[in-house]
Amino acid sequence: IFPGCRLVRFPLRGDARGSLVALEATREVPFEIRRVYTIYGTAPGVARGFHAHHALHQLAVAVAGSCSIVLDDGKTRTSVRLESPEQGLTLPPMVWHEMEDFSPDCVLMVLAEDHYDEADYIRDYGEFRRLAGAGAE
Ligand code: T46
Repeated sequence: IFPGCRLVRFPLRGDARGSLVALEATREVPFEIRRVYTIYGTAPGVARGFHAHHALHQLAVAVAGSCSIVLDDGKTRTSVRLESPEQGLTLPPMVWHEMEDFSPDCVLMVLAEDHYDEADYIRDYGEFRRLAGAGAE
């Protein structure tokens, strides 16, 4: 998609009883995990995100339901649909992201490399484009 932005398919460890997916730090998850947060119960029509991170690496998994993540590197926009616990989207630093089209049952789990730090957010799109070297809006 963009450098560092990948849709990763996880190994399945299910059997006749049902499915199981295991995510291990530095293996399926390409970093050490210091935080996990979950977005769920999203009201219809709501979009979230609208920021990039200076340094944070994350991995997003729709463990139930589905949602779309719009990705923007300052030059190009693309959208990825997450709809299975068997796949995750890596969200590297300096990629603007917006989450939208949540199904009512969507549970979006995000694994993060670091603790919450508001100073790591770029919430102004113009500033993001400047920092991304994309020129004026
Ligand atoms: C991201 C996308 C995918 C905390 O106190 N701790 C946390 O770990 C997080 C993630 C949020 N918060 C507080 C900060 C805000 O007052 O929870 C409130 C809602 O957070 P925010 O508006 O940033 O949520 P989203 O859905 O726009 O963005 C979140 C993450 O913040 C962000 O890092 O990449 O999901």
